[in-house]
Amino acid sequence: MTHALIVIDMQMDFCPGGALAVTGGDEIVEGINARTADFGTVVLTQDWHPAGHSSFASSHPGAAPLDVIDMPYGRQVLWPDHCVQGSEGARFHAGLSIDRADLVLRKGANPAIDSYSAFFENDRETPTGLHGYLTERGITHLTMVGLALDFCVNFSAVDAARLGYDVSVETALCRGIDVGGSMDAALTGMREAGAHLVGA
Ligand code: VGL
Ligand code: ZN
Repeated sequence: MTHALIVIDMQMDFCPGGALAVTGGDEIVEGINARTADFGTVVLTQDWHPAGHSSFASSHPGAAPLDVIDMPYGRQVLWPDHCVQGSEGARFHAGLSIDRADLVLRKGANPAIDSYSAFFENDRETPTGLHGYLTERGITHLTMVGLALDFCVNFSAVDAARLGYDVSVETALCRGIDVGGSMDAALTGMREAGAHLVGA
């Protein structure tokens, strides 16, 4: 019971037809559902932004999606409006087995800071509380799957490795966005942080 499955952002907006669609995002739903049976703890994360969030290009006059700007906490890719709290796009993919989840962790609610990682906001220091939850339950090993491999899975895996978890990322159960070389950078960064890339 020391292993948890962390399912990252399997939401409508990241699947084909969504506001920030990741190619093939819906192809991994069944595989993720099947994998939940193998873990004592299943955590789902849910990107959950207020309208007008600072990560949205629409909040920055003259900016377009995928532009990169400097924020007080570092560089930030600007995105189309997505995963707005309570919207259809913020819901989990209809085929995802959410009944099996022990915890649904919402992130990205702070209007001023994006939050890719399941553990910290993008300032890399404001905690989401997930580390406390997992630690209290005696969990030491994490397997990560979901969307997007080069953003939220990547940041979550790197933070988890830094926090001392044994982290595996099952790349066959992830899909990525790949903007400006983000996929190669993410794979390298995860490996350097000590995460195990399974199936890559
Ligand atoms: C994500 C971009 C913006 C993700 C979330 O889930 O990878 N990417 N918000
Ligand atoms: Zn987001």
